[in-house]
Amino acid sequence: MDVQKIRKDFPILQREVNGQPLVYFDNAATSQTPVQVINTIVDYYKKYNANIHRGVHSLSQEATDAYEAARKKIQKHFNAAQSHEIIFTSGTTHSINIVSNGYAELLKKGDQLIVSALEHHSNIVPWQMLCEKTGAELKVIPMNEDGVLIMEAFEKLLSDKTKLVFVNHVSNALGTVNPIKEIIDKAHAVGAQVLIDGAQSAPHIQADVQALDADYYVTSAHKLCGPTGVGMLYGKQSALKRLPPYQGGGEMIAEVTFEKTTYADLPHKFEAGTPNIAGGIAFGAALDYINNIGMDQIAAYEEELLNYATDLLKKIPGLKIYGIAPQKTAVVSFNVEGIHPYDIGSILDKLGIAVRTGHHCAQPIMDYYQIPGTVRASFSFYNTFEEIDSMVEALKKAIQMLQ
Ligand code: C6P
Repeated sequence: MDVQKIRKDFPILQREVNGQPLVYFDNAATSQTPVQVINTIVDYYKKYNANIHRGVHSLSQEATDAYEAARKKIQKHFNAAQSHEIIFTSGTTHSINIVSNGYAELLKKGDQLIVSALEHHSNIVPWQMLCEKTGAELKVIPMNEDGVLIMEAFEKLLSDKTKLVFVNHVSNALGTVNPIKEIIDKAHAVGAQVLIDGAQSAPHIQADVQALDADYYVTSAHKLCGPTGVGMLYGKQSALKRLPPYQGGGEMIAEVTFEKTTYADLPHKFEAGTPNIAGGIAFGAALDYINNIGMDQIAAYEEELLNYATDLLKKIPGLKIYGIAPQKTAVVSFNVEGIHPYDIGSILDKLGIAVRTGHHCAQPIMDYYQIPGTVRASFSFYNTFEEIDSMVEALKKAIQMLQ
């Protein structure tokens, strides 16, 4: 992998922040966008901006063809059996809400749902709202000090009352890779369905939804070098057919009269209104970009970055890394004794280094460790070992100033 050549594709990586070269280590929040994806968006607005699935005119047909071609790219990338099992959404949060909302009609009081202790709020709150509506109960797979799920406890939670299990493939706050195949198989053994939140795994680990046998898999394009405001919900055809539509409106109908409306087939049943057309097309372009580099190469290089950063950070006195699972993506979450993570983040920013500080929308994890938050550095395939050196040097300066 020629990282220096790859970096030239990302115009933003050439800029300075506070007079210093930008070191962008907030990739878990959103990844940067290569010029190939930016040009896809510009091309759409310059050359064939039109609404899709509606017009007989040429522009509309070009836009529809490009949008549907992107759906097929997403299908191929995640190995869905059929392209109508890919629903375009505004992102992971929207995708989860489509499923949780639909389950309101499928659950009854006493049914149980299982979530993990390692979830982002987007994969907790919609289900709590669902439980309030339906009287279903939410059970939690606990974690241990290393940031690993306790699978024996998961097995004990499973019963014929379990209707749905929802876990992330990778924890955004700690980088832990969860054993999702095992979770899916065990949940299926009691007849429950499983939703995998792939927001943090899709950029780093190739997911094959058929091999996993996931009922639902969701992710956002902006974590994958694509634009914000677009993502996807994969659902097995049988699962999506059971779910009622999420929103009513144009595009999701077969026929409307004032007496009765019938709904469109998949995927349109879940795609009411004019979507983010340029975003959908650019999502496809982002997958092309990533696949040109190769998911395996990306994963191997990012693992080297993770190991390099972990080894250097461990040498800093008073620094504690949270989340030391044997299988992790390139995320290091840490605190330095006696210093608030926000203060470290602010000084790093002054030195041109972008990290995220705070609870990372995963407050239950912070509660487990009894901390207000962490400093999180998350790496991508366009980052370098030299940038990690810069972060470590900057961190040492910050510690000197703050201690
Ligand atoms: N995590 C982070 O800095 P949206 O915002 O819908 O694209 O993604 C939500 C989401 C859901 N699940 C996981 C595991 C996530 O990491 C995220 C987004 C970002 O960690 C922003 S809070």
